[in-house]
Amino acid sequence: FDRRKVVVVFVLGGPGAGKGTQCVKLVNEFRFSHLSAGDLLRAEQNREGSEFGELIRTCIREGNIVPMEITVKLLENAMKAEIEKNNGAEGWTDGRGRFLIDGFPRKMDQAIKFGEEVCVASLVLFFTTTEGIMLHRLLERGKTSGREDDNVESIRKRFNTYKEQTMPVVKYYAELGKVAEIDSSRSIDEVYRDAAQWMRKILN
Ligand code: UP5
Ligand code: MG
Repeated sequence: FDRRKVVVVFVLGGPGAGKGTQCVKLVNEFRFSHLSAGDLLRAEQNREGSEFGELIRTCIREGNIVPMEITVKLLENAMKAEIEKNNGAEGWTDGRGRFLIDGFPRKMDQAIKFGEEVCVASLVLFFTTTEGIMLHRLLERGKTSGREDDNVESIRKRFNTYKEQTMPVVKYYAELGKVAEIDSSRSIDEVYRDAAQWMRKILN
């Protein structure tokens, strides 16, 4: 697809910060497609015949980052499919796409590769809260989510990876003036109000 016609907003924040929850609300109001890197990886892990299934499962359980080639490819394919699906649909201009990319890039190499090979992001929505709150939310969710990484041991590893590998990515975009930091300790609606305001800003 034509990278000049595509708008990308990255959505970052620690495990359980509320990225997915806010993205679902945002795409209700704004005409964006929500692509969660974690969801795409989980789908690929479960796809019959996938050569990466075992590798993805191990990385996710250990809180490690899956090799970037896999994730960037999955995202690129999902973007292509969305653009094709929306072509000609009401309100969409042909060849254009607007994407909320949730939980990506979480390591510097992914950020660089995606910028070079796919496109450059306009904004990073960055949700922050304490580890205590994130842990509590994830353990609550873990009662029903079926996610193999919603247990104390995996959560601790995810926190470490987030601090060591993802925070440098946030810092990199902050230096470019692209980060909108939002306190996600508050209620879902309060957090949403701020997130929606940032979206309006970039759409103007
Ligand atoms: N909740 C949400 N907001 C709330 C609020 N304001 N008040 C009260 N409760 C709130 O929310 C988590 C829970 O909290 C939910 O129950 C929600 O109702 C509640 P959610 O919106 O799901 O949080 P989110 O930030 O999306 O948490 P998630 O667990 O999805 O974050 P992760 O970043 O850990 O998971 P992700 O799926 O992105 O990645 C999983 C793994 O995939 C990674 O650890 C990694 O191994 C791998 N991965 C890669 O290797 N590469 C990638 O590029 C991406 C992922
Ligand atoms: Mg999520």
